[in-house]
Amino acid sequence: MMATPKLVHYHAPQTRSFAVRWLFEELGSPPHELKVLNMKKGEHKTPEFLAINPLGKLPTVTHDGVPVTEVGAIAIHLADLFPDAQLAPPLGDPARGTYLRWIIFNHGAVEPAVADRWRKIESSMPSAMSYGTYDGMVSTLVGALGSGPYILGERFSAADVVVGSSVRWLTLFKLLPETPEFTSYLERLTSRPAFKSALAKDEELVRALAS
Ligand SMILES: N[C@@H](CCC(=O)N[C@@H](CS)C(=O)NCC(=O)O)C(=O)O
Repeated sequence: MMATPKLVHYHAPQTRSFAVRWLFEELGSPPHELKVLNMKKGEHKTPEFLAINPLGKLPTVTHDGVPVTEVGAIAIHLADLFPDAQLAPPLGDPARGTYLRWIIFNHGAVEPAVADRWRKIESSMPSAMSYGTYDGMVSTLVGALGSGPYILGERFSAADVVVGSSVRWLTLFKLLPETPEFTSYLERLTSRPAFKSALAKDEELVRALAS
């Protein structure tokens, strides 16, 4: 039997780290330590934290002291670690290809396309860009989410936490258009009890850090 993993989640509210907080809720809150870093005080750039994640970025998770960074990698790792929650298709299941595809698409296409758009950089060489064009990325994502209700159809998975978290932030910041597909997908995700619980905890944290 596997020993209980010692998990530490280095977190700051209202960042990409929210996805990991939400995922822990979806997993049924398995034992883990939450270490909140106050970014305004630069606690994510201390030598101690940079030794764990040299980029000084959140989220970061350690599993028995081994760092895992990048929202997608953390989500894949945690969903596999707690298979009873059934948030990841197992190895060999064809749905695992779809699941991995959209988690990686979030990092390899959505994030860079949006970063370029935000900085007003036009994709002058779509064939050499990981995302092609911004419009192509958006229509591909709409296609992935449009049939729903979730990325894997009827089955909610950790891919929805990763992609849904991005779609939520990016539509809020107007970096993704508010298409009917994104809107109804977000309505489904944000009405989930685990999402609401994670959001309430993060809002409480924002208040605590402000006081
Ligand atoms: N590729 C990383 C990006 C993480 C990231 O950029 N996090 C931001 C917060 S949303 C951060 O920690 N920024 C602080 C900094 O870089 O100083 C991931 O997916 O986890």
